[in-house]
This record gives sequence, C-alpha cells and structure tokens, in this order.
Amino acid sequence: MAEPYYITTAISYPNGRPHIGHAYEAIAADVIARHRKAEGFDVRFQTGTDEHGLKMAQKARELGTTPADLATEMSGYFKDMCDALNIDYDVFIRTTEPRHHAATQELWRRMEASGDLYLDRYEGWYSVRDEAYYDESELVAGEGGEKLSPQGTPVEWTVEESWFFRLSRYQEPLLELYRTSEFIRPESRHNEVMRFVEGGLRDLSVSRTSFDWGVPVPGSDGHVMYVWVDALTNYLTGLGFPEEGGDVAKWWPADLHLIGKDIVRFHTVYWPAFLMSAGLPLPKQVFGHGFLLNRGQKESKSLGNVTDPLALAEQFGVDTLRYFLLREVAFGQDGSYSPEAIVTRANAELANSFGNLAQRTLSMIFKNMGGELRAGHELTDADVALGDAVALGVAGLRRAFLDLDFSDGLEVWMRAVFACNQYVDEQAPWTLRKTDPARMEAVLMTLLRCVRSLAIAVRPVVPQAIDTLLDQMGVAPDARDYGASSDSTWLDGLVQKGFRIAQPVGVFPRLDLPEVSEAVNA
Ligand code: ME8
Repeated sequence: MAEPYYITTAISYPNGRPHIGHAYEAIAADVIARHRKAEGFDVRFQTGTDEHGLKMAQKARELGTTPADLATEMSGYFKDMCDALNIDYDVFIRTTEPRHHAATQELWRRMEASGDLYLDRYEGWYSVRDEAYYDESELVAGEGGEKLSPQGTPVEWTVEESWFFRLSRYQEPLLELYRTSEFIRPESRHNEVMRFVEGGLRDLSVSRTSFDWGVPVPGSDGHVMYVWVDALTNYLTGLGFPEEGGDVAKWWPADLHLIGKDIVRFHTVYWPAFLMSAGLPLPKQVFGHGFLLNRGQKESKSLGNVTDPLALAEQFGVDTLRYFLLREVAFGQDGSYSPEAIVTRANAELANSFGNLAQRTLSMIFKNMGGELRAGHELTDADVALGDAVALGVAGLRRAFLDLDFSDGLEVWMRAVFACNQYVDEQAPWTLRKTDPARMEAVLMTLLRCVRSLAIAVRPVVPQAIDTLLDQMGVAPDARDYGASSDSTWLDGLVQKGFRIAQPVGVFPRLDLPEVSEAVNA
C-alpha cells in the first residue's frame, strides 16, 4: 500500500485579497504534493483561510461589514487563486466552520485536562497586525521613537483577564525535539528557534475577553480563544479530529507544515507544545520558506507595488510563473521577482532549451519519418552517454525535490536538457536524413525517449504544459509518474500500437519583454 504523505500550507488571513506571497506558498506546496504523488505516495494536501481574530474584526469594522461576510468574500478569492494557479488541494478549510470549532474546543479540553491551562490577568504589548504579544525586550523603536514589534508593526499596552497555557513547562521537551529530529528546516530557522527557546519560555496568554470574534472557550463565558490556538488546530480539523480513527489515524502526524519565515515560532514552539499537552503526536517537519520581494522590496500599499498574482499568471502563463518561482528562489531564502527576470528565465530555459528540444524532436519525427516511430535501433556510444546524462539529471531532480531543494533540482535537470540540445547539434539529424536515414531514426528515437524522461521529471512544476506535450507523444495519462515504464518499453508499446506523431504544437512560447512589462505596469 502506498505510504501516506500529509502536507499543509499556512491558512491565510482573508482580510484582503491574496498576494504574491500566498501564491508562492501555494505553488511550492502544490509542487511538493504533485512530486510526492509522482514518487508513489498517497498524498493529502490541505490549505485554507484563518478567519478569526482581532485583525479580521478590525478590518471588517473599517470596511463597514461583518467579519463573517468579509471572511466569506475573501476566502472565495483564495479558492479562486488556487484554481487559477492549478493548485490541486484535497481540503480547503475555513476556521469559521462548525467542525473546526468542535475540534479546537476538544484540543482545549485536553490541554485543560493535562493541567496546562489556568486563569490570570494579562498585561503586555500586543500587536494586532501580528496577533501576538511581545516582551518589552523584544520591541524596537520606530522612526518617531514609537514602540514597534520585532516585525515592525505597532503595539499597544493591553490588560485583560486571560487563560494561560503553561508553555514554560515545555522548554526541555521542545529543545529535545529540536536536537533529536529534523523538526525545523531550514537550518537557519532551526538555529533561531533553538536560541529563542534556550532563552526560556513564558506562559502564553491563550484567551481574549476584549472581543468575541473567535472560538468560545468551553465553560468560560466571555472568553474566546487566542486566534493562534484555533488557527494551528486547522491541521487536525481537516482530518475529522476529534474522531480518532479514519483520516486522523491514516494521516496524522502531518509530514510537512509548509509556512513562511514570519510564523515559524508559532509552528515550532506553540504548536508542538499544545500537541504534547493534548497527548497527540507531533508533525514530522515544519519548513519556513523565505519571503518573496518585488524587485528586492517588500510589497506594500504605500509603495504602490502590490502585485496581483493572478495578473502575473495571466501575463506570463501559470506554468511559467510556477517554474520561475521554484527555479529562481533558493527554497528557504528570500527571493525577488520582476517581469524582466521572469521573461529572461522563461525564455532561456523553458522556451529556448526544453521547449525547443521537444519541438525540434517531434517536428523532425513528423517531417522526416512521417510521424512514424521505430524501435530496436543499434545505439552508439553517444546515444548511450546521452541516456545516462538524462537519467542522472532526472535522478538528481528527484533527489533534490525530496529534500525540498527545488532550484538545485531544476538546475540539474536543465543541465540534462543542455546535453540533449548539444547532442542534436552534434548529431545533426537533418543532414543524416540523406546520408544515413537509419542513423537519423536512431538519433530521433533517442531524443524522443530523453524528452519523455525529462518531461515526466518536471511535470510537478509545469503540469499543464507537460500534459499537453505528453499527449502529443502518446504517453498515457496514467503513465506519467516516476514509476511508469522505462523509456524503451514505452517506445516498443507505441510502435506496436502504430502510434504516430502529428504536427507538434509548441508548449513553451517565447515571451516578449516590452509588451509584457508594459501590460503589467499598466
Ligand atoms: O500568517 N512571501 O496568514 P497570512 C512569501 N493566518 N510568503 C509570504 C509573504 C511573502 N511576501 N507574505 C506572507 C498568517 N507570506 C496566519 C497563518 S497558520 C496556522 C496561520 C506567507 O495570510 C506567510 O509566511 O499573513 C504565511 O505562511 C502565509 O503566507 C499566510 O500569511
């Protein structure tokens, strides 16, 4: 039976429309999910929206609407984004769903039963934007000398009666977890969190009385849960928790929580502590990816540089955007994008290298062999060497992707594409047509097999284009995973069936920079 693999993204605040950071995270998670499927895992992929908390309540007031209506409208845009970017999730969770309230209240009761919750008074610096309390020592000074959170957001002195979670109890178990597993990745985030926890943990305020837009605390009138308690629980809600069997038994603990670097502390300190308290297994890994910057700058309304990810996808193509983001950004680090960088990368690698290889190969088979395929050619050293180079590139991509190292994986893959293009130039099948037609066929069939391997390898990143290409090559829809038959078995099968290559249609068009960038800036 296939091994289960459960991956989640953060659930986004639907207090506005999705931005490029949301698109980046969704795309990366989708590539991981598709890659694991291609590797033969039984995959479950969950995403959604985080609809409670002061931030939502304040935004709704500002817009003259209710938090529930705001959440419903904006959550729809997040779903639309997933559809538009080809994000193949299994579960989209909204934290306002009744099942989520039930799951969160059950987690609360379990933490209470462990003696980890107590009622007290809270005084501290609260940032609504971050939905987090900060220590005086963590604050930084703003330009006018005002106090700001370490993320640079405004803080207010807040006093309220609150339930507390005994986070201080979990310092040692957490350090033990970090030391003995690969719980936090990448390494830089692991080190940050180690240092933070080594510095000591204070108990955490986990309820609010100043507003009511949240999950009610069981048996404590007037208290709603701190939004992060409820938000983190979404990963269990989607599996049907508190039911014990079924999906919880099959999928929990999660294999990977993919999140951005700004919320690593919530996922690697609070979340495992809550789970330990409730007696539940811990997720296997939390990966904190970097931030995406627009020409090196953070997007913000005041700078006027906020980009709609769907407009980018429309301008450049969904597959192009997906490829660019994973190829350009070293996963885990911050990255930058611009129309020029997208076009340059897409043209150099997708259009001129892989697209051109596939197009040249199919069109020479169509023109020079009437589209007919043949098997059983005698192979030269050059043919065998090319097959080896491609096999190495594919294996390199798969290994790197398992390690979430997408840019390196794609680079190794691209080297194999270059090897194929060099082989075409050296073998010059267009001249062999007259001098040695049998050799020309061997060259074209070698290339066709290589194109198939390279296409299947990169399919998780650019699924639409690759499926269109594989359709033209007669690769059956259920034979597009890494475990599918070998290239030679596949070719024999096509020859037996009498499959013919038709006039090919290119799948990676060349992009034109001036037009594209004018359109984006318009
Ligand atoms: O943090 N580049 O929601 P959110 C890359 N509701 N990633 C970015 C980014 C950028 N410029 N900006 C944000 C929340 N992100 C909580 C999560 S999970 C139980 C609750 C990432 O809408 C961010 O790091 O502010 C997070 O992983 C995700 O987008 C949603 O951010």
